Amino acid sequence: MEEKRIQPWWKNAVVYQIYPKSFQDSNGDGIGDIQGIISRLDYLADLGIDAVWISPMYCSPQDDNGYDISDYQDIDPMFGTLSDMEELIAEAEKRNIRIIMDLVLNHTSDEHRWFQEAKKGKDNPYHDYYVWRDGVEGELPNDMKAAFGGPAWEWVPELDQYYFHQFSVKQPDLNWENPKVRREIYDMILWWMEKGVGGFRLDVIDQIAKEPDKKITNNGPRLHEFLREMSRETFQKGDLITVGEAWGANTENAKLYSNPDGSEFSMVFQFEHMVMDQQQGKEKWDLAPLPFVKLKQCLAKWQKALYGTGWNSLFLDNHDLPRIVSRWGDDGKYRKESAKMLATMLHGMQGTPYIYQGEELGMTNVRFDDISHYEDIETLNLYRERVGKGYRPEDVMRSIYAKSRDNARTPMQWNAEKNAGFTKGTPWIEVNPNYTEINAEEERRDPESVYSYYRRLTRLRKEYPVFVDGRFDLLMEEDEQIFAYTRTTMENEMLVCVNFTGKPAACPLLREWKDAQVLIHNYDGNATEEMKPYEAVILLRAR
Ligand code: TEU
Ligand code: CA
Repeated sequence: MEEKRIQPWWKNAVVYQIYPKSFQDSNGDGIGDIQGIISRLDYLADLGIDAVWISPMYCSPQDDNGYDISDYQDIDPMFGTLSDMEELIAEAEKRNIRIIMDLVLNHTSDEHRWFQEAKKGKDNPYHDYYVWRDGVEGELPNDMKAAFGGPAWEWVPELDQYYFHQFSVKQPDLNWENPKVRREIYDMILWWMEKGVGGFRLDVIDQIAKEPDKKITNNGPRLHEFLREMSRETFQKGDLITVGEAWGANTENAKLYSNPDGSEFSMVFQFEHMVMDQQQGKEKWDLAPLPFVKLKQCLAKWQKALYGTGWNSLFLDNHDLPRIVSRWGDDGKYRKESAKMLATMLHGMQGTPYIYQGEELGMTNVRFDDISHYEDIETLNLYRERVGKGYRPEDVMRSIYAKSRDNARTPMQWNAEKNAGFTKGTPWIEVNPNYTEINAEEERRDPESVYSYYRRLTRLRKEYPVFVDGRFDLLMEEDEQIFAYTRTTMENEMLVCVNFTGKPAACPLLREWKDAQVLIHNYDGNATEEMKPYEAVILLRAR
């Protein structure tokens, strides 16, 4: 007899990402907070969510919206208190929802006590918590650049030394070579585990083992040694979901990150499919059309490579990416159809799906007419840098409309009332004016809405094991409009078939599948071989 394999719980989980600043304000200061999240837990339970990843809420000067932490073991007053956090964990648990904390371990804020000490002198016990180098003949140690513009080195005159920062000047890199740093971090993680958190998302984790002297940022030689040590000392002592953010992941090292033996993380969160619509070798702001056939090849490659050997995170949106319906769908005439199509394409694959707040409503990008309405440090630095270099402001704005992180950071659209029901005060960033049409209240009433469609998708995954186990095979590889694949188990075969374009598309495949059971479909009536704009369907049959 075939033995049923016991799967870790997170293999059929759906994760929802909250960007706390923009989710729900409870006290009218215009900033989302923990009590706001608690008040929306029933909404998340209704959507069918198993775990919520919340972007950082620790104490922070907010230079990079919380990704610059000044105290890992306390909550920023702007979001609430530690006891609010404990209440959130308990309230979520009542609804079978686990809370995933965002751990930023590559760097701290320059206002963290460790860095304040580190700056005091070369013999201070905290000095070696960070990465310091002397200048070279009065110049920077080398020409490395920071992700948010400018050099990766900052001079501290009192010490006559430079510290290394891969992100903003206010985000000094931690020195993972120092065992004391690693011990402090592990103790902090254990402290959060004691509080009952359900997992961790690890920010830019592929960058912790940097070696600036060799200009190595990600995938440093000691990376996996550090990760295995951290996992052994912390995560493996609980039943957690852990997800490593790794822009530098490839299918080979992903098998290490997400090794089924649990030696590192549950899964890897990688971006190869999210950087295809930019000019080769340039920055994300240098726009290019999406090479559709390549996108299919890329996703298929990851599906194949990690089958039985690792685990994928499935996502199209997060707080650093533009809204997917505006990016690869159509946020005008076919907004609903294309949002559902993208969800179908994604949720049919093997891995753990992530829904980013508002994605389930088909929320769109925003276009503020002036740069002064933007808040994101990366966007503001880019504007200054490019306009300074002589780019035309309207061209820079075009890049910002397409790719700014603020597209994802406008407030969650709850209802058609003032400020979309996000706050009774003045929101820290403006609400997208389309909230009168696109909002949760409206969509929950409407069985044909994007929300209702997501709600069905999250349930399908629980009902049909083929979503978790099925082997992936790409079909119609060269087709310029259709994205089609099967998922196959011993018993069943499932077909996921979508038209990625706003034009009708021929799909003979659907004739062969005409007697199969329809699991979900974004149009009324049968799916025929003549697919409608952005049509999407999932079919199931016995083998
Ligand atoms: O992002 C990692 C990262 O590399 C991004 O900064 C990326 O380069 C950029 O967003 C592309 O537009 C993580 C967090 O998700 C991000 O919000 C933080 O700003 C960053 O780390 C630093 O902690
Ligand atoms: Ca608030």
